[in-house]
Amino acid sequence: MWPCVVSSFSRRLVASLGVCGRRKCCGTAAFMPEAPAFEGVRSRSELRDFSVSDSERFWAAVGNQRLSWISPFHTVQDCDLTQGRIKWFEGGKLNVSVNCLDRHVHTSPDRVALIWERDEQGSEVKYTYRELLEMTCRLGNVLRRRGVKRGDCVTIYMPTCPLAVAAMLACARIGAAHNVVFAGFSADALAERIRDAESNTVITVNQGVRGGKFTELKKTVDEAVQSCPSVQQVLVAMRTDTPVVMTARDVAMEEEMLKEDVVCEPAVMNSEDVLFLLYTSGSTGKPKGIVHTQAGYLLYAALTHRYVFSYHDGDVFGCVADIGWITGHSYTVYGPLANGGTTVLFESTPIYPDPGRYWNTVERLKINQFYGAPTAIRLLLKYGDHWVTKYDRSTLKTLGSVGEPINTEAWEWYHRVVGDGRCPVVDTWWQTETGGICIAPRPSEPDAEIVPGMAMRPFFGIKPVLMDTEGKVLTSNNTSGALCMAQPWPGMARTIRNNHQRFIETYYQPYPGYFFTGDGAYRSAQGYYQITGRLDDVINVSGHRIGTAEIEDVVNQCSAVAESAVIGFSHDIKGEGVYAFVVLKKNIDIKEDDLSRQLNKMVSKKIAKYACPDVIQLANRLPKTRSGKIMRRVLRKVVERDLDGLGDLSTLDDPTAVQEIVEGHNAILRKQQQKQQP
Ligand code: 6R9
Repeated sequence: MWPCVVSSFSRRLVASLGVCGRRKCCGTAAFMPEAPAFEGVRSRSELRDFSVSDSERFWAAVGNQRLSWISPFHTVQDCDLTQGRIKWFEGGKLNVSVNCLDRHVHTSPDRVALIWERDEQGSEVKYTYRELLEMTCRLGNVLRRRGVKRGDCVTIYMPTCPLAVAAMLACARIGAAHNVVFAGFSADALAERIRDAESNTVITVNQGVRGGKFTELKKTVDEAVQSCPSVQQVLVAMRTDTPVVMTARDVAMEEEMLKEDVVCEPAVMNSEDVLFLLYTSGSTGKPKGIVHTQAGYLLYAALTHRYVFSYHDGDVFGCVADIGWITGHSYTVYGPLANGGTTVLFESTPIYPDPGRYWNTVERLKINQFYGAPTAIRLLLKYGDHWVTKYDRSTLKTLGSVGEPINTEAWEWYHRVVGDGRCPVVDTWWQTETGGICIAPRPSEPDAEIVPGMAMRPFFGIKPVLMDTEGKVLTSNNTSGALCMAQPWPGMARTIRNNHQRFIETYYQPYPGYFFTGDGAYRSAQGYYQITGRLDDVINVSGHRIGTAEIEDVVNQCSAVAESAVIGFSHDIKGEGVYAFVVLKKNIDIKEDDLSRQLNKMVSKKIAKYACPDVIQLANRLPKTRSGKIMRRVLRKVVERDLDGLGDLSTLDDPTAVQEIVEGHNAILRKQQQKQQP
């Protein structure tokens, strides 16, 4: 550290001369140890510029430094976006479970790796790195002994719990890929994913427990595997004491694990071997099995976890996403564990046993970074501040948001009430396809501004561009377009399982030479990015393009409104009109005419008159996926009167919500007809 030892006089001199400033160099080195090797990099913004302009050297240094290799890579990247070819760190050999476990067991075996926040409040269980490694090895040995081979794909249908994490890591240990299916999916949805992944082994639990309710996961698996001829065995762990019927195909997982050794030889994997599949919805009905590989994915998850959330050794990281989604993969499991962190496994819901659950958990587990979804924030906001303020949240340092645009009201509440106005709120934009966070307000200079509801700044190595409708790159600021990425990064998806053609058509053909995200974005005068919503959610009113998310943002700012969903509908004169579904806050008494006047006034003021809702339909709730995304596709079909085309509703959180929406819509039609009659 000798370069830092300069007398205060010479330091002042250096500063006053405006030359390099070792002070600055040291600052950058403390921020990122790899930085001193990058020529000309003296500040965080120069570091960011370097990561894009010389991304090869940036990722080479970070890849060497932050992963443990069995043998080093010889080629940093071999990517061609025009062909959808993405390869990183070729020649390198490593094992992901060793990177997440063994190397931390060597330095700090008793550090807590997992805190399982069980559904039953106040009954958390901690697992050290040593314990998690042992659990993983035992399970890895079970899988190996029972014939699971390198390259096989194991389907995991489990709630968020330590054995689920061990199952993911055990697959990585023996070189099998995993396919985690969210434990809320139906038997049909599970079966479709098992078949596409061609799994011979499924891992599940007897029952799930969430929000005080039991779900029969083993029964769902029984039903699913009836139409999955590839499945030879089902490993069943016991989450509750309730016995389940076991057939010849079923294996009592914990009993088998007890028979195994706590040492399990890690498979030597190539950087580009498959780490996991994760199914996600596209614009067509059939889910896409997004493929991620070993080294690049892990490195990107680790680096984003470290820098977006400013995660430091000893911090407790609380990502409340289910492990069945990409957020659970990257920020509950892989990112935190690769960094030797302590990560919370949240099994419950935001309102069980009451709406104080998150903040009770923050107080009890002393959480430093909290990462959640806007839909939950909006829900909690309805219940009032006292559910938050009654708990000690002084450990919180950073608050994160993910999954959908966070409206200004929710952002402000999160910042002001949850974070007491002292924690940066990071609105993180990314996708299953991107592997990790691509745009977020941090990292940046510590005091750099954060604009509410904006993801703002691209991460290291990320080069976003906006495209116009003709496929030309928009170079100016204060402009909107299709969000694409001009440069590859290690975390990006490699293909769609069994359908590379669909991969190319979806992501690489719309804008040749670029990765197309499917989202629209606005770049402000300052060059900050704001996601405006899926491009399929953009509507065109009298020739004006408008993001439904933009309208929702304003509607949600109305003090009577809890939540809303806006869609376009066919309109005789305007082409498309604006149809707003609105959920009011609890105990709000407002006349529909008054609400409509209020909303029109607000939308005209914040956006333009043309964006005002033509129709407002009040609803008790909105149809949502189990990950909390509003299913606008369903709303559009209802409004188009295409009830036969509603499609697969099995991913809905509560299918009865659709019936209410249909009835509400019928009532609106009746009213309109009455008005038209003389
Ligand atoms: C991580 C995750 C991806 C889609 C994405 C976008 C939306 C995610 C967002 C956001 C606005 C954010 N999305 N984060 N929109 N602001 N901060 O959610 O992955 O389930 O694949 O969804 O979610 O539309 O394209 P995934």
